[in-house]
Amino acid sequence: MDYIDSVLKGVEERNPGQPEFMQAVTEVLETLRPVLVKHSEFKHAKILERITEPERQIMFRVAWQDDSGEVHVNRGYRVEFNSAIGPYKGGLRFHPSVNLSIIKFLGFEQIFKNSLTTLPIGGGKGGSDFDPKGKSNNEVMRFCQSFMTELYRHIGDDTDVPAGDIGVGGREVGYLFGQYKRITNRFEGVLTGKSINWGGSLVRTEATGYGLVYLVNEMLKGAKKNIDGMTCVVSGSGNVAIYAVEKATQLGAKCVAMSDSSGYIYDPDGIKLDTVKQLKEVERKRIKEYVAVHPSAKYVEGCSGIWTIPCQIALPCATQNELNAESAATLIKNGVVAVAEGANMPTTPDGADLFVKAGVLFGPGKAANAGGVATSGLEMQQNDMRMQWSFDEVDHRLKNIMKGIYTNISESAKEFGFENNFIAGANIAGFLKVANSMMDQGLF
Ligand code: NDP
Ligand code: 2IT
Repeated sequence: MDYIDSVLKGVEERNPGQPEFMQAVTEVLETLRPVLVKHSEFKHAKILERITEPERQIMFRVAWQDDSGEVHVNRGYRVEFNSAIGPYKGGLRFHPSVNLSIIKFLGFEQIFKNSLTTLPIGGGKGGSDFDPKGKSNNEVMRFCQSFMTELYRHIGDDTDVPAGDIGVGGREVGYLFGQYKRITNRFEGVLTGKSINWGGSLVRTEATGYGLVYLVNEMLKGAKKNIDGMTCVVSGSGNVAIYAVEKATQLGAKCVAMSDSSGYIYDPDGIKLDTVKQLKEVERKRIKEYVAVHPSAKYVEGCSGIWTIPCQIALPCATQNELNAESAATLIKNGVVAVAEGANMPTTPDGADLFVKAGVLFGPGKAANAGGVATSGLEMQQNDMRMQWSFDEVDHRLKNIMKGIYTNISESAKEFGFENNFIAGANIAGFLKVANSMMDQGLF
């Protein structure tokens, strides 16, 4: 058994029953072999053993009352994974499937993603098994207030700065911020994704989806291809999916499908995004309703069938492990050119392998969806200066960050013998900055 395998075995033994966390750790460590050969100092300092162990894990009870007065108990999480390059930073996910394994996989990924942004932000993630779906605004508010009543003591603008993720958008960030301010009596940039009226950044809403398409554009340019005229399939219809469709359409692609956890819509003429925004952002309805407005479109129950639609660009933007090897093989057979992960870990490892082996341009989540947290970093900068940049200013910075990420991951891949494998490139580039920073700061 080599060193990497023995570290993986140790992580498995210490974290039984955490499949998503093991999947994320395995995927990163498997690509670090040549790095450890070149940097034996990392082995002596047990960087891998340390980086896979969160600095701090917080779990807490969140009790709240629904509109009828019934009491509910949920579980809250914040995993503060790594602070080598800055305060812990990462989103909060509210979804019934949330458990410690999922929060740890997300927190682990976040370390390397945040490193790739070039901004001074460490890695963390949190959330709850609370389901905001079907809840009234007052119920969501009471839950958020109860959640923050415990969380506030662990976070701060120089300590840990949460943001949104699945089930946490502008509404939830508002309620969370209000409660933080009420308890601490401090108006500070402790959360990102705030409304622009009270400290938010322009472009943060659009950032993950826009950044995703900026990265796809860079990958295509690197392969002497053009996004203009390409057909695109996007899973999900939440924050990331909506703004991925918006930017891809602006750049001349035709997006023909979107989904939610119930099923997908196929509109061969191109998705009318205004309808999706109205249904999802305003009315909080199901994607199925789209066909009532556009009868020429088709709705299909179930999610995975979306990958059978022929396309040149596929953007999984819903959730982890939503694109498996079978779907990957179908996409390849249908001529897919580029796949980029708007969601975190949406492609199963065997699916990702198939894409890389087939020479498909594959942008892994750590790189491809880093535009969201990067713009959160820009929001923190603006809060520190107590100012607000224009939309164009933030968008310009976001674009440059995504270009820089593409250059960094493609050069790192090449340097370590993985040419055109952006999975390895992203893992290695993200890891090196964190590992070197841990070396500089002594044993912690
Ligand atoms: P939203 O809550 O806005 O949207 C989530 C979308 O994914 C919805 O369409 C939802 O459908 C669908 N979805 C969620 N869970 C499942 C599931 N188990 N099976 C099938 N579909 C599902 O979240 P975001 O758009 O913010 O997040 C989407 C992905 O992007 C996540 O993986 C997140 O971690 C990642 N991400 C988000 C960033 C951000 O800035 N928001 C930044 C970087 C990554 P339904 O409504 O039916 O549940
Ligand atoms: O997965 C992610 O990068 C996010 N959900 C965004 C995190 C953030 O702090 O903006």
